[in-house]
Amino acid sequence: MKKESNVLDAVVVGAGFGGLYAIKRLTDAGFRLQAFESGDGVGGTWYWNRYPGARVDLECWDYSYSFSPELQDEWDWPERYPTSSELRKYLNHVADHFDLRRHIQFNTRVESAVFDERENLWVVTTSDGKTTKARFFVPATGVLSVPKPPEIPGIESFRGESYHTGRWPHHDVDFSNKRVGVIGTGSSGIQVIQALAGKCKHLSVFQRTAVYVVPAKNHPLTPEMRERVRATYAERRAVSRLTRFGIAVPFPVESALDATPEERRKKYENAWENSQLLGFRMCYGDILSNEEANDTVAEFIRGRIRETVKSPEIAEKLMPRGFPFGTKRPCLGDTYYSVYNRPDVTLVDLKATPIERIVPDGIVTSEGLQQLDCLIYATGYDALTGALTHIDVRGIGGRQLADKWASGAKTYLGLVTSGFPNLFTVTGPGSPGPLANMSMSIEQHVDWITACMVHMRERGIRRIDADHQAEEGWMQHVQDVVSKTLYMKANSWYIGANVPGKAHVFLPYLGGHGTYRKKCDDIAAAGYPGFVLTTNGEAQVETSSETIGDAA
Ligand code: N01
Repeated sequence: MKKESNVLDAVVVGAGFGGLYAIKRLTDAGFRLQAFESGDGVGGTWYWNRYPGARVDLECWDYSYSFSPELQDEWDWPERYPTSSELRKYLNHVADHFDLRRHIQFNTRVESAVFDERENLWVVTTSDGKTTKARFFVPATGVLSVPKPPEIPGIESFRGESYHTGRWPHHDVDFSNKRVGVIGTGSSGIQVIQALAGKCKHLSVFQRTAVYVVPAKNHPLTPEMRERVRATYAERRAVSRLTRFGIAVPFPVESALDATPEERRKKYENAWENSQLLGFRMCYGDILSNEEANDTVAEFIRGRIRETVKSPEIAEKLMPRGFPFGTKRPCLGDTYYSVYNRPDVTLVDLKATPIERIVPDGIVTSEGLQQLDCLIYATGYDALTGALTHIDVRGIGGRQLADKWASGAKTYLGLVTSGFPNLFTVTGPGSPGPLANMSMSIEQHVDWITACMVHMRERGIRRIDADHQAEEGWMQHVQDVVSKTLYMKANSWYIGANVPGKAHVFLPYLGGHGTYRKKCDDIAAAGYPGFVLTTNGEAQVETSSETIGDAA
């Protein structure tokens, strides 16, 4: 690709797992780029999520980069599930080790990105008032990076301290002697609740939907444990690349309904005792696709809640009902249910007593005022699309991405959205992203994007877009796959149900990481059917719908 002095090859957005790896791979491939990061350091999700108890829910040997055996060998994870600060340490080490910081401009937000159709380049405007021109726009902005505050009247009137888990301050917050309220019981809320129970004067949990929480069984890693993992890293990663969830455990084929109740009980007890996030989903092949099979897990977990929580009335309120297990992301927690046995923890069931408003002294529910000194919003994110639709991205004809995606995000393969050429979405909607091991999903996408850019450079191709029909075909395939599962039975952030006014469309691709990887590789090997590649204004490759059908 010809290099003009003031036109870079790429602008990368974000310095989390995705952004750092994009910088590494693209610069290794000889591309000139500039990365922008709104925070003042690297870490992405782990830069912003510093709330008490924040840690990843995948084991460290899966949730880490696989591209560098040297990095794998030299890094010592202290615990099975690293904390947010340990993950920041790791990502800072990665940035230093591979000398990535010099490509990143921190404290700089990308405000707009406009495609110049004549020149086939992106004009990116940042919060410092500058513009940067680049052939490719690569937002690695994360799937859960735009916090969603709750739509409760009176939020601004609260006199005490208030924090969103996804925008936690960098200083320590002193909770001792404070009456703390937590709104939200997703993964963030479950972690913060366990961390604060017993560490503040009183904790009130405002629960709208009870979730399934399975034991984390976190533990420190001994040098022997780390050595065992190191010895099998290569094999583990190779297997992970082929599996459904991007971890080294193949997905089972047996049905839960073919097992006897006793066999199931044994399997579920084992999953409970030796759990990891995916443990129950990996017990049988139909947990996520057959409601009767799913009920066997749901009822097992409800039984554990009954056994753990002393008050039957509170236990009943904590029992998840009305959506199948696994269709909202299950949460991890060793002490979650037992915190409700404490006299200084109160569960407020918002289904029975909804929040009416927030007032200077606390929260008013239909039962009256709960006085609070501190409020924590663990109310989630404008997931999957929010980070991109919050940037003023304009493609062909000046069309805004937010406008194109208003009725549901569309992409081809989760990588390119038609009408927005030379824009690659790292773990974008339509890819497995959050439904598989995120770090592996990121590596697979960035590797594919880099190879595609190299392919274009070698052939003098100046523009890549998604063919409209191919995109429609891919998104139909995404919907066809989810329709064979139970996922549509939950109001989750996977379908945008948590954001008022957002289109309800299931966005992640459920076909599995390994299957998806193969589809992406096959499409690249076949010369990118489904994409429109243009050299000097002429469309060079356009695929037939037959090929697109095969691709899906
Ligand atoms: O957000 P969520 P999260 N009034 O959307 C409630 C990843 N993650 O930040 O279910 C009252 O899951 C809402 O209630 P409901 C992980 O992928 C990973 O916890 O809509 N309540 C829900 O309970 C996860 O899935 C890790 O009825 C309101 C909660 O807020 C994703 O991030 C750690 C409300 C939001 O739950 C998001 O998790 C943390 C209102 N107005 C996060 N609005 C780990 O790796 C919302 N809620 C461990």
